[in-house]
Amino acid sequence: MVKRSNTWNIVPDKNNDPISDLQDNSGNSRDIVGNSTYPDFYNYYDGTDIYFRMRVSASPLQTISNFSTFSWGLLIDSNQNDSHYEWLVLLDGINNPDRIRVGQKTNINNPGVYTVAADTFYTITGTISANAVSPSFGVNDHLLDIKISKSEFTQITGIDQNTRIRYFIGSSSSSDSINYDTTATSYTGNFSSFVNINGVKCD
Ligand SMILES: [Ca+2]
Ligand SMILES: [Ca+2]
Ligand SMILES: [Ca+2]
Ligand SMILES: [Ca+2]
Repeated sequence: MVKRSNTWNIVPDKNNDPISDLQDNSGNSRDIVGNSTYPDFYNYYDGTDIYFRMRVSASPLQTISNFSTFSWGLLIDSNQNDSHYEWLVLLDGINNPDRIRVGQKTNINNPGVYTVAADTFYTITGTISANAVSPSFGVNDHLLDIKISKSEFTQITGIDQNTRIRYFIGSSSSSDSINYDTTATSYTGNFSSFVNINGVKCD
């Protein structure tokens, strides 16, 4: 399912630079990497499915068909209030088999930080893959791709092509949250610019 690179949209951060990571520099597959030339995070909607692409510093696969026991994903702000995320989309390599989870954060009285687990989880149809890429930001970097059904995503979240959303990305050692190399140390004030589900800026 590797797509032509020119179909991907680079998700802009609040300063209109490519959304980035904390530069953990551990060099393993939980280390999200990138710069303006080799962005960390891309998004795309082809009319049927929504795609997310994340650049990581090493192969996230333990075998050709089994992701390592970490997770990678993104938080979504869908109500234009960044003190609270509404949705989590996670490639969960910890569960056996690997899966794609959509989590809803409903407890607005306890928004917590990004490491706080979502409250309700849904399964969603999708495809995951990872491929080595060269040239790239560093040695042995891989592109991790998540493809999900847009119709299921809209049914679960209410988010469609007319919704303004913002992203915050991260890797994790949890199946319920992101808690490792992330966009910033806190999500408040650090979501991306507003984009649509195609990853195109829309404010
Ligand atoms: Ca990093
Ligand atoms: Ca690397
Ligand atoms: Ca919110
Ligand atoms: Ca796995």
